[in-house]
Amino acid sequence: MRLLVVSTPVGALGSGRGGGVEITALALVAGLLERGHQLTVLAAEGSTLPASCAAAALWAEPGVDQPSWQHRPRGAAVELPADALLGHLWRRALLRQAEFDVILNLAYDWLPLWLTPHTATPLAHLVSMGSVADVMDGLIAEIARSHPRHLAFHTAAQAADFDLTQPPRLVGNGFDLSRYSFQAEPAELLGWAGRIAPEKGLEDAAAAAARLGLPLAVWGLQEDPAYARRVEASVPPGTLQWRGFLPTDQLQAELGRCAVLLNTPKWNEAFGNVVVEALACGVPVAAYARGGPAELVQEGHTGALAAPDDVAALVAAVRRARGIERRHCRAWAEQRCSQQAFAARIEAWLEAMAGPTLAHR
Ligand code: HBI
Repeated sequence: MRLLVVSTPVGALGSGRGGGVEITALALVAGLLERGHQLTVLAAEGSTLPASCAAAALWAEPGVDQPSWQHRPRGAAVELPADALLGHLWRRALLRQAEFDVILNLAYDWLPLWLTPHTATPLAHLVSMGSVADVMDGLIAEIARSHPRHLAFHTAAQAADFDLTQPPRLVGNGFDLSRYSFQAEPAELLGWAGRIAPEKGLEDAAAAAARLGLPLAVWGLQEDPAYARRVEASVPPGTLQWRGFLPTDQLQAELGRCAVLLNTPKWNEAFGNVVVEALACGVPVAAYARGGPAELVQEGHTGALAAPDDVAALVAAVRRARGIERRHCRAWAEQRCSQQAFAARIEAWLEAMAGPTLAHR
């Protein structure tokens, strides 16, 4: 297929501001290139692609980032800033659509979803979050009725947030596992990674680490400094080790030394990339049984699950996770989350969606 992948209008690829969707985009592009498809990536100016995606064309657009849906009230209206990057991206996509067999949208935004019935080239959407806004819920429900094959989700828990009339297409996620090294011997250290913001629940991981008397290394973008300070103040000094937002190569080297990764989502995490990144390094995961992570962590095999928001249960889950055979974690990631396995699922979805039109192009 000749595929146009349209990225998120929240931050350039490689900036870390796009959150999990950046990892998804790069694994998807690299994996589909390996399968012989022709890829063009349409993203914000300043975006960069790693060597694994070098064979893809990169189209860059200027403009002002969309406000992130994560930090808007549920009832918020759709906002388009002046000189919106979103407008630039979709003007270019519509203008050049005839050169492609499929357009794949990765943005969690109103405009691309609304365009689905109005493009000549089939337009597919990999939905990157659970329910965060009424206006998006409504539009996803509408497109799920008019164009059910055009939507895919990472996990069943995420898809369950939406009013769908048919069983959802689930594609999981994908990672370039060659960038993650298995580490057999852990240090006396716990880990937590993610955007440092309230919906990620760092305070619970900090409380659990304090009760276990183990330090907690924290990696991630400090999106909410006041929140970070509140968490720091909630545990004895020295409990938290703030490691910052690191590029994947450095993150995995440090993450791999942890005895257990704690994952404490307060929202319906659509997938939980950091869970797979830890497993890829051989680090078992103690997670709240909520959202995507609850589908990723295999109790007793790759980690342990705790009742959501129950710190005592999380402490018990960390203790169970420390007994896990670390090689099973890496093996599970290879079997389910490699970019090869992910790209095969994406290809199956897109060919099922566009198959008839692909045939006679
Ligand atoms: N907000 N408006 C908007 N558009 C996106 O594509 C978007 C977002 N917030 C977060 C986000 N994407 C990504 O971090 C997802 O991977 C969660």
